[in-house]
Parts: sequence; C-alpha cells; structure tokens
Amino acid sequence: MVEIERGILAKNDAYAARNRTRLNAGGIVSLNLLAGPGAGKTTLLVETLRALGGRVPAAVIEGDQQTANDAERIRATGTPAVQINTGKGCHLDAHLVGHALDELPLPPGGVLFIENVGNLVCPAAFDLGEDMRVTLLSVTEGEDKPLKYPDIFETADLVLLTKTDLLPYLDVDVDAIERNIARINPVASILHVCAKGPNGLAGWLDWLGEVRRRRLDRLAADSESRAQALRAAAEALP
Ligand SMILES: Nc1nc2c(ncn2[C@@H]2O[C@H](COP(=O)(O)OP(=O)(O)OP(=O)(O)O)[C@@H](O)[C@H]2O)c(=O)[nH]1
Ligand SMILES: [Mg+2]
Repeated sequence: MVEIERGILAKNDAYAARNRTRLNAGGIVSLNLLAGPGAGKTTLLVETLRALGGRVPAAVIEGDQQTANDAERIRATGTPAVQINTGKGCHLDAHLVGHALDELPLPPGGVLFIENVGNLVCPAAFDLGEDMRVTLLSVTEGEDKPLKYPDIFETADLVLLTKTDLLPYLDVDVDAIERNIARINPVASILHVCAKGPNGLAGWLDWLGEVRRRRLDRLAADSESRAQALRAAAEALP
C-alpha cells in the first residue's frame, strides 16, 4: 500500500516538474488554492478577477468532482477557465493540470489560478507545479481545523481567513485560529479577507501584486543570465 502511494506521488512529482518548467518558460505566475468545500475559493477568484479588471492577464483551472458551475462563474468575468471533473477523485493532480494547460494560452506575465477540489485533506499531497500555495479557511469552520488537518496548512505559503464579515455573528476566537495555524506553519503569512464588501480583498491584492512582481523579476533575471551565457558561448567561437 505504502509502495503504491509512493509510486503515485513520484509519478505526480514528475508531471509537476514538467508543469513548473513549462510555466516558468512561459513567464506565468501560478497559485494553487486549497480549502474545504464552500470556504469561498471561487467567490474570492471572481472578485479578484473583477478587481484586476483585465489589467493582468489571467486564467483559471477549476477542480471539482462534478459540475462546470465554477468555471462558468469564472468565465462570466471574461477570464478563460477550464473545468476539470475528478469524478471519484478528491484532488487535482499534475497530469490533469498539464492537460488543462494545453487549453489555456496565457501570455508572459500572466497569472494562473488553480482552484483545487474542495477538500481539507487530499489536495495537500499533490504538487501541481505551482509557484505558491494559498490555503483558505473560513471563519465559520472552527478554531481547531489547522490542528485536525495539518497538511494543508503546513504546505501553505499564505493562509486566507475568509468571510470575516460574518465575525460579528459568530462565537469564534480568531486569535486561536491564527495561533493554531502558526503552530503548524510558523512561516506562512495570514491575511483576513471578505469577498462581500468594499476593500475586503485589499491585503490579498497587495500580496498578489508583490508575489507577481518578485516572481517575474526572478524569471526575467534567469532569462538575462541565460542570454548572457549564450552570448558568451557565441563569442568563444573562432
Ligand atoms: N458572508 C460571506 N459569504 C461568502 C464570502 N465568500 C464566499 N461566501 C459564500 O460562501 C458560499 C461558498 O462560496 P464558494 O466561493 O462557492 O466556495 P468554494 O470554496 O469555491 O466552494 P467549492 O468550490 O464548492 O469547494 C457562497 O454562498 C458564497 O456566497 C464572504 O466573504 N462572506
Ligand atoms: Mg468553488
């Protein structure tokens, strides 16, 4: 059993490496969004794409067991989206994402959002070739979730606490949620977001802008050093 699982993950890692090489070569910044069902992933993406207003090229891969509902919600913003249905599967894998990439041409500098299947367990084990992982947890889910489902928090670069507009109506200890996230992952950034009111996404949009800038600078620097190496090699010819 353990051997089979290792084999599956090794195969996935090989496909993920291929996706990563392809995305880097294309100058694409990619984010994998992970969360339990209904935490607010698609709503966040829809409002983010509206806020970006077409100034940043973007595309979305949607993962769900069934239906094309989420891809349709994304397309309504004018953003291209591919829906993957995993059937009995409880997570996206790098092979599926590779096929979806074939259908989503994105210009250099574009952002690819991958909304994983709503599940707090399975998606954590599967690298898709993304640059960054963003885990969402809504404030309605309870303080103990980071401790009960540690993997999805342990691998996150950023944790978004969603639906903060509901806090006045809930008996929830936000500091305890943040402490529990920090116990599992002391280096992840934590931001509060609300997709239902003005300015509720400001911190997230700033984070996104900064990550994109840093990533694209890095990719540009890599291209420059490669170009320099090629020029030096050309000069070395008699
Ligand atoms: N009050 C409030 N409700 C929200 C917020 N974000 C999302 N919701 C609601 O939460 C419900 C689920 O939102 P979705 O965006 O579909 O959640 P999801 O994580 O994409 O769900 P799955 O793809 O099915 O896993 C919807 O009824 C949204 O309107 C928020 O910031 N505040
Ligand atoms: Mg969704």
